[in-house]
Amino acid sequence: KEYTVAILGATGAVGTQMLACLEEQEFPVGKIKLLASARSAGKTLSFRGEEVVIEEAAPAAFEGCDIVLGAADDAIAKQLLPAAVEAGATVVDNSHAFRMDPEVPLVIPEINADDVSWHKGIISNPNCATIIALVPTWPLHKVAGVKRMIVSTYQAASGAGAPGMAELEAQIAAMGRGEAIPEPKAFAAQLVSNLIPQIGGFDDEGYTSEEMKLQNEGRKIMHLPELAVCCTCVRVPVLRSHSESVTLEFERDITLEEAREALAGAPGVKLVDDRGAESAHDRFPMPIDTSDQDLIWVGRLRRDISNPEAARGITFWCCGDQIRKGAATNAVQIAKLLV
Ligand code: 11C
Repeated sequence: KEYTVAILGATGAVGTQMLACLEEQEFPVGKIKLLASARSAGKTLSFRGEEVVIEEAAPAAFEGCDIVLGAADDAIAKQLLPAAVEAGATVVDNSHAFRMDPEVPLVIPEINADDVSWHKGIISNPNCATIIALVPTWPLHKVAGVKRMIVSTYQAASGAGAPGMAELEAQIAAMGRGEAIPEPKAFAAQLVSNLIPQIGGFDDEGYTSEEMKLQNEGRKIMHLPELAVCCTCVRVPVLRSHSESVTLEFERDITLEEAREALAGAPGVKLVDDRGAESAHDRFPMPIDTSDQDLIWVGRLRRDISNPEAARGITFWCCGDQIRKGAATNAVQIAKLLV
């Protein structure tokens, strides 16, 4: 069977990557519909060597669609995607709009593919920082039962979409020419030569919305309602790969050898962890190496020496492409579970 697939928000960083992922993952697309704002309507994007004309996103555009991939912001997702479900399509949405709705599965295929079975028309794609932390956490959880996560993120400009990447590139270029840095628009402050420890709005406790997504989404995806997470999210001057420092506390003992073995065999994970005497070169994941590929690279695996129960704490570093596995690749993998 071939499917009529629409991408809502087809011209953005995630939308264009979804189109590429459909082609790369050989998704059985019969017809593709590209939906975007009126500003982009009439322009074209290439799919399997043919130019496809972009249509203005509107409820009537979902007529005849089997699958809709959502790459628009929360407001547009809320406004338009219910019409796609009414038109008979199944939606895989990358926005935050439906993620915590109890009627909507929130899925990372390496972790909870089975949750797709109870969807009622919409399946949500998790936040990028959640996906990148949880893909390697899950195989360790299966060994020893994770109960607490302490995470610091180093999030790329691509998290703010194509305008975020363009802003960082313009700032790098201006700095290289010795010119004044253009006024930031996508971010709250200059990003080049800087770090911004705020992604999203603050809550009463002083955590940002981005920081709370890891706990809220992580509990739902891993079916761990008691999971405790303390997260700090930081925007860094990197183009498109997020990096994260992850410290896990487990219910049961886990050796480093068990952790290494679990990660080495885990789907979606690449273990890159050679150091000192074990290797001619120290090797660890870096965002420059994990851009434009689909795996989460994990390294710097070691014991959490601050944990009084020494056998129950593991800490690691991981990097993954925010636009691919953090968004488009994961969404297309979910869609493949539907066909
Ligand atoms: C960022 N994680 O890096 C955000 C972007 O909930 O899907 C994606 C926000 C979301 O800025």
